[in-house]
Amino acid sequence: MIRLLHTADWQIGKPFGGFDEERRAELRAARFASVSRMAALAAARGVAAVLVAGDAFDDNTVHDRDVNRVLDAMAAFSGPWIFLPGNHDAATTGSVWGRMRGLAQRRGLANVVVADEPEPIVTCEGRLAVLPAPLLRRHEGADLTQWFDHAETPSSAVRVGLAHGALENRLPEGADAGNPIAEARATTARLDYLALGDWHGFLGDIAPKTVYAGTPEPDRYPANEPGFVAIVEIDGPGEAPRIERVAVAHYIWAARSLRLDGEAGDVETLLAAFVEPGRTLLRLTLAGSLPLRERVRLEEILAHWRDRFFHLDIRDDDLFDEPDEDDLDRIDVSGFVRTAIETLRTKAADPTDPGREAARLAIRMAYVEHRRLTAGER
Ligand SMILES: [Mn+2]
Repeated sequence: MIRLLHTADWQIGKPFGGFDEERRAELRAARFASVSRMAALAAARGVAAVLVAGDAFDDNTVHDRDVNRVLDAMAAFSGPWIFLPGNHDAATTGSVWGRMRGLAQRRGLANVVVADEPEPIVTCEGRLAVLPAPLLRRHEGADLTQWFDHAETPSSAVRVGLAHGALENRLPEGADAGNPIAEARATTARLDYLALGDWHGFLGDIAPKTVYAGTPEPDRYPANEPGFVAIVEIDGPGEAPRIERVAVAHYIWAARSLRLDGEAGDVETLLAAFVEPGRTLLRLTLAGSLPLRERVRLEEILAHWRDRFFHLDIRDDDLFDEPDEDDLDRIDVSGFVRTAIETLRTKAADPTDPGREAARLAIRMAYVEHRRLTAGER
């Protein structure tokens, strides 16, 4: 029996440009930490080899310091790590792979294998034959796994394909169709397992003996299921693989949407339901309408949770203020100010009024300012 750890899409060096400096540094660091956890898992499970199915690096210009940090993070597993160049880290002239090899050599790490040639790699005392389909440039029109069909490997070795791209006709609508891989490749090439990368969610049964491991550490608000690796057991050549999905992610990226109808309390309920807000990144899309006092309450709720979540991304373009009588009564003014506010309210309620948005903003400002002033008086 041979046991493997299959992962992909580490995207080491991803800049996380949309975040502030502190969070950016933490998100970048999390990707090295995930490599450490995978190395510990590989050692604990006694795997024969780790397969990295492309895009270990986010870009070929990744700094040597980051390459060294990856090599540091790999330390707990001393068996072979087989790296496939993907589209982000294609094996072009001057790619990261020459430096990776050089640094591994310099550090005396003989277990780093860069699979940048389309030829079988026989390892683990001849028990494992890996057929890699390295990307030599970012986008490839041809199916680079075609040679697997006719590749000769020792009959005693388990036969495993390693590729990066889009499995034809199997990925959800809208997936990147670049770098095609025939959907029946595992069958036509008599593979015992086909380890794929590029799709960031775990897809365990996408085709016979074919798996996308997904990224071990999520890097965006998901439409799929990132945060896992595959531990694969194969009893011998021709035997069906046993595939286990193991969670390794630290950060939880979640997307939710909520429709509010006059009341902000549901937002508190939704946010309070997250078990570990400190390591959660939440994109929350709010729609509907709120009277001003509930809008103010919403801001108070968000201010509290903003400091408890790792990151809170609020989308409220479709959430509108709807001042009601009660709101206006709380702005206890009379005379011309009251008349002015009534005028603004009429404008704010009229979808055809070009000054609608400005009127809404003015009312909210008047409300908040009035609230602040009266609070100061007490
Ligand atoms: Mn990719």
